[in-house]
Amino acid sequence: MIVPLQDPTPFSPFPPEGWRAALMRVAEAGFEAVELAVTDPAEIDHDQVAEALREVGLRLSSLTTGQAAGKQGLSLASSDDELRARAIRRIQDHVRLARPHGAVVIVGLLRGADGEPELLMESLQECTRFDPGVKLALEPLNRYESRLINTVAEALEVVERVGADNLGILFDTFHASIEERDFREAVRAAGDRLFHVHLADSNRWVPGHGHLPFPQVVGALAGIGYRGALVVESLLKPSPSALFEFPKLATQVLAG
Ligand code: LER
Ligand code: MN
Repeated sequence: MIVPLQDPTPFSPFPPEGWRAALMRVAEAGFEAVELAVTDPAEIDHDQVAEALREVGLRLSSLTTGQAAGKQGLSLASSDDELRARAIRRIQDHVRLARPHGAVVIVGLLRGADGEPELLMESLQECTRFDPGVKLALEPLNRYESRLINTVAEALEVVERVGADNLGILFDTFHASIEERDFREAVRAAGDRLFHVHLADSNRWVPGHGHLPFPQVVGALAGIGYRGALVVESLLKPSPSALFEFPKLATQVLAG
């Protein structure tokens, strides 16, 4: 589940100002880990975040970074040097926040909806070099959100060209349902480069309320020995309560 710390997101029922109480509710619902949506890590108290997570017993699986694209126009593929440099520094700030938790830093919309693939490559090289001990997960996004990297195969090409061990892939079932030929094929292709997973159904509703074959996806994840987190990144549909009920139904929805 996702908790925003600074700006609201359509993927979370929580307002940013209530983030501490939100963590408690996430833990009470039965989730083991949480993804934090952080626009600018330099503006938050890292120790306070660590302490709040400890208090409720949640692991920090991941940081999502895309709000800095939507709100501030930052982009790792921008031909505007200033915006690109700020996007790189922003990822580095996320890496600092992620490090003590072993959390994955997501490169989703911060790569830009459009832009220069070569510049993106250079930016990723710089981001991965900053701290090789922190994993960055490049997320294939569907064609309506970005022109850059829509499939696992395209993401793998970038990962290979960047050539850093700490760059891998985020597999989001919603984007995959639009762009991939076959879930199993895509997961197998990602293999040990799969660093993170987002779950949402075909309509981007809570898993189990659309028509994606989750047992097929989970079978493929087991097949490659995936040990990372499964984070629900869905709209609050059919209702916010469906999101809170997910941990209780997870086995049924995911294993079939
Ligand atoms: C981010 O993880 C994502 O999946 C994007 O579609 C958010 O808009
Ligand atoms: Mn996603």
